[in-house]
Amino acid sequence: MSDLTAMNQLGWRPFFQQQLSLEEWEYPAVRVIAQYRNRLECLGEAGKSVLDLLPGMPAITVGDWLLLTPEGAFCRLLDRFGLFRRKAAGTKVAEQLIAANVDTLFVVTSLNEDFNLSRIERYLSLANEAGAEPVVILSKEDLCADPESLRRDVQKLDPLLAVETVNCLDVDATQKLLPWCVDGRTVALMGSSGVGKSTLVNTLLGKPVQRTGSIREGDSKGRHITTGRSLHLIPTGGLLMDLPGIRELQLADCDEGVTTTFSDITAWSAQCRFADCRHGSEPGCAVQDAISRGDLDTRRLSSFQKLMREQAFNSATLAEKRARDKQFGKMIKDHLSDKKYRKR
Ligand SMILES: Nc1nc2c(ncn2[C@@H]2O[C@H](COP(=O)(O)OP(=O)(O)OP(=O)(O)O)[C@@H](O)[C@H]2O)c(=O)[nH]1
Ligand SMILES: [Mg+2]
Ligand SMILES: [Zn+2]
Repeated sequence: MSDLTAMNQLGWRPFFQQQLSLEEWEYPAVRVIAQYRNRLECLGEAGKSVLDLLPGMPAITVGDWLLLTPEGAFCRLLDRFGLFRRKAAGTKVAEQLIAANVDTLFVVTSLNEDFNLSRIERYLSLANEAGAEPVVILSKEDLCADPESLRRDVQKLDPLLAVETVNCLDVDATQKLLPWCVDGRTVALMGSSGVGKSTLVNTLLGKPVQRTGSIREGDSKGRHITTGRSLHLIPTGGLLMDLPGIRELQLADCDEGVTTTFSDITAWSAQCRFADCRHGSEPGCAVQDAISRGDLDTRRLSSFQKLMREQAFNSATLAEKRARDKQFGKMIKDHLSDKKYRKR
């Protein structure tokens, strides 16, 4: 790895370097910058390359670092310092990898019809679980009569949370986001369709690389213009990851993320008289006391309880499926080795 500066700009850091054996120091490492059905687009010291997804390869997603053999074939997937995943939308029982090795999550919500505090808490939980710093971006400030009052509502969720209002089409207005977009740091943009994620990517990039779309008349909903995931180097040295609009973000295996997001509620819970208090009508409930004092609103408590239940339920369903898959895999393996044995 001779050109370390170029690699650092792609997000390479000691965390990945430390995973290499001495021999592997000579192997090329590449970052996955786009994902298609059967192949990955990668970027490394030698420029862009395309890698076919073959059976037997682990689940890989945009943002991952891969080690290649000296011949340029897949060698192995490097450990991630963070991973965004969710339960696949709908009734399908499957886990979906969204993005890997993300430093900062821009949670993009528009200041018109899309604005919803409980949805923001959902994204914050995902970011906190993956160890990424969340930044709430309230877009379309030019279309909102009073952006500041909505900004204050979001700030009330957490006094330390970064919350910015922007017009994604305005270069000057987006400059305030640059501090997060430097030095090989990876920023992913997540949110509903039509909120302006790709528009923001284009403005920060200084050129229109991502297609953007108009929103539907009538319900202000987006049309799901972006369908793939992609990572872009921006002139200030950071990396922006554009993601498709999310219709339904179902959390799974997100206990810690939800607990961190609602640290106020978890702190009060610890003071309830009963250890298994459900914060309903139990006597000595410190959470209900906080509600009576006006320190907590009922919306936030229901949001917390809903996310906790949802992630627990989805984690259990996914764990069951993993166990079934494992059993099935073992059955096939036993069957095959049985056949081999009989052949001999
Ligand atoms: N007035 C105004 N329009 C915006 C702003 N941000 C985005 N738009 C417009 O909103 C529409 C949708 O923007 P996109 O960037 O395609 O939205 P997206 O979040 O990438 O949507 P998906 O790719 O479908 O997830 C486009 O017509 C943009 O021009 C903004 O801050 N102000
Ligand atoms: Mg888009
Ligand atoms: Zn309680």
